[in-house]
Amino acid sequence: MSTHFTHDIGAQRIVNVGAAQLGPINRDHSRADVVERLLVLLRRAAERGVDLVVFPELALTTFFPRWFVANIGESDHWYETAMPNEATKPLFDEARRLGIGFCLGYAELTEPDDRGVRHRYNTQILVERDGSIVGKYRKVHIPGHETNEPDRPFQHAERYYFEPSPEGFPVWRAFGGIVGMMICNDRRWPESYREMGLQGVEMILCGYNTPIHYVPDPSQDILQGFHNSLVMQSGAYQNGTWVIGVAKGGVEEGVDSLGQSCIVAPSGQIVAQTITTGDELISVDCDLEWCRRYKETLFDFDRYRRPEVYTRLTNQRGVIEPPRS
Ligand code: CDT
Repeated sequence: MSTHFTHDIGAQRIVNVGAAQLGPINRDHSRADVVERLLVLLRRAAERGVDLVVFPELALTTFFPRWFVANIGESDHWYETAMPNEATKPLFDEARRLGIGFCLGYAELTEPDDRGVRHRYNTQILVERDGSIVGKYRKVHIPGHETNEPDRPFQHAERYYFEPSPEGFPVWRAFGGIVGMMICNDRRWPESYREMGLQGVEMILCGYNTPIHYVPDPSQDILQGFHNSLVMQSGAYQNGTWVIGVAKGGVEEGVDSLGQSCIVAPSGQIVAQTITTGDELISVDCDLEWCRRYKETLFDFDRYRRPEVYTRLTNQRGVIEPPRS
């Protein structure tokens, strides 16, 4: 089902967006197997008149940071060294043929830089309807841990496998609007949304892999769905932007992960949400003009923000409590 939402104030700028949730990808599934699944969702989206399909974080492989390998070079096979490549070319070709854009998350291993260093990033690209890559975003907030923690039921060693991006949160003019990206843990940080909000973002695309069991504090397990919608709804509302959150859900290699992919309007309302934890497409006609209702009223940044008193936001990382007298 495709849903059309409008704010009803005259001119509209509609982008039909599909959130293409994936179910589990096991470690022995090939890139070709996965790309076949992406193609099924892409074609389903095209039948519904979707302009832009959003796939999850690390959409080409299993969530490999759940395993630790002592020699990181042994993990190179999880990373893409070029995009498109042989495995993903059918996706780019079919998207171009259908005239549909997409957003895809994957692990990236770069070419050597001028110091000969190859970098590992958790990356997401934005591909326009002509098959050209218009934007590349690399994850800024890397969660989890750096070293092996053998007492855990599963690892979340993203901080071992990925460098945090130094590039921040750019936005791009694409799909008739201003589009930004973020990846999974980024959605929990208000700074991610505000950095893009200050560039006029109208649609933020976010893929995620969120295990239900949070090892450092299991009391949060039951709240995973609540926190997921809490952060994306507030980020959308406070910046007057659409937010598209897309999961890789279900039980993957024994680890249960959140589904609940959703499309959030600039009002903060969830206008579509998946009902399974498997491969599932939801889509909405998103009116980018709706953003103006919030950007030009309550969240008229230029009129109401007070950056001169927000100095800690960029000068300080951790908490500094007041001295005890
Ligand atoms: N992939 C990712 O960033 N997942 C984190 C899990 C919590 S930290 C172990 C998330 O924020 O959903």
